[in-house]
Amino acid sequence: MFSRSDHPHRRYNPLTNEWVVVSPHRTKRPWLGQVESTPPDTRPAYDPQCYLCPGNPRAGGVSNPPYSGTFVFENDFAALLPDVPSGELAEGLAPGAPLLHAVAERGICRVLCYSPRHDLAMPQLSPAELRAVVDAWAEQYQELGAVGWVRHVLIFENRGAMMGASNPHPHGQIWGTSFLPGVFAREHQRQLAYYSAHGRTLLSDYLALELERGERLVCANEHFVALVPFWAVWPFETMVIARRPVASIPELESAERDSLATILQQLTARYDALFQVAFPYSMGFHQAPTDGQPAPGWHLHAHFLPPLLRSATVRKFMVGFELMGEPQRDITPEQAAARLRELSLQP
Ligand code: H2U
Ligand code: ZN
Repeated sequence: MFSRSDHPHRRYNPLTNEWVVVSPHRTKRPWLGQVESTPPDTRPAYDPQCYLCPGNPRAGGVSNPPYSGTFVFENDFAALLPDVPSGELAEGLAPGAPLLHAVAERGICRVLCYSPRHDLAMPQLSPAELRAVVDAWAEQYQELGAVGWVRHVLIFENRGAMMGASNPHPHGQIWGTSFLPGVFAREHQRQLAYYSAHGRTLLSDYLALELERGERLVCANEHFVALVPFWAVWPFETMVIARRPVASIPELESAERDSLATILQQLTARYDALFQVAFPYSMGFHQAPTDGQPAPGWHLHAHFLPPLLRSATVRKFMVGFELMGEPQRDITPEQAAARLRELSLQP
């Protein structure tokens, strides 16, 4: 008899149409993980060297204003630019099948400081401070989305040096792009197809199943649920899903925005408590495109993709079979969810 907590298997991700190999039998190996003592975090509230702190100079000579809440600026080293000549290269040896294919694209890249405080992060920000971050996300999505050529807005955060964050000051990024990026485009297509076949959003149906099963839930409130998805690739990967199938953050009512702020605080506090470390991750929101096309079936959610596996320093690497075959995990999503759910948090 197949048991998904004992036997190797693959799990399907209906949002991306991809699979992940799960090897639960390997976690029965003796526990070799060690507990390191990590140096205590002693960041000052203001760092004169930080290019994100209020009043400090940034690259290029501009100085930040003496901001007291959230603060948004155009990335001084933007990966995409708003003004580039349009153009396309498409060359191949068979008609209609270019093998050398390039398309000029435009983008607006911004940085959002969550707080003037250099020493805080999502788990330490107050509900009111995080609510201001949610409102800033809503405003940015609308402002960039209103630019005629911006078809998609991605709001994301890299936390921790392990995830390539350049600075511990609490901040995220916002990229408005003239194209739908690949990962997003797959989720977009899958959600639209599910809705047109079944008349309900894919994530409403998925959430209903998860609420009934319970085994992958991490925490929840009136408007949002945080869970380890059935198809999670990263050991402690989670999704935050809106209970109401809204398509974007601006559609959230005031109470829902407060609930989003609260669940983000609670989830990231659990992450930090797991290995007693400022837990690194990349997180981001998936929302409807801003291309003016109807997007029935779009359901607002966030993905948290953290690299840590067993301790503050033992991370998962995507290598070998995973890079050339498909992703693989040992600890099951159910085990990961139980560990995050059962943490006792200091008030
Ligand atoms: P990350 O920590 O996720 O890398 O984001 C910080 C961004 O800040 C990064 O994209 C930008 C970098 O380009 N930046 C500025 O815009 N101005 C600066 O003075 C330094 C860094
Ligand atoms: Zn700072």
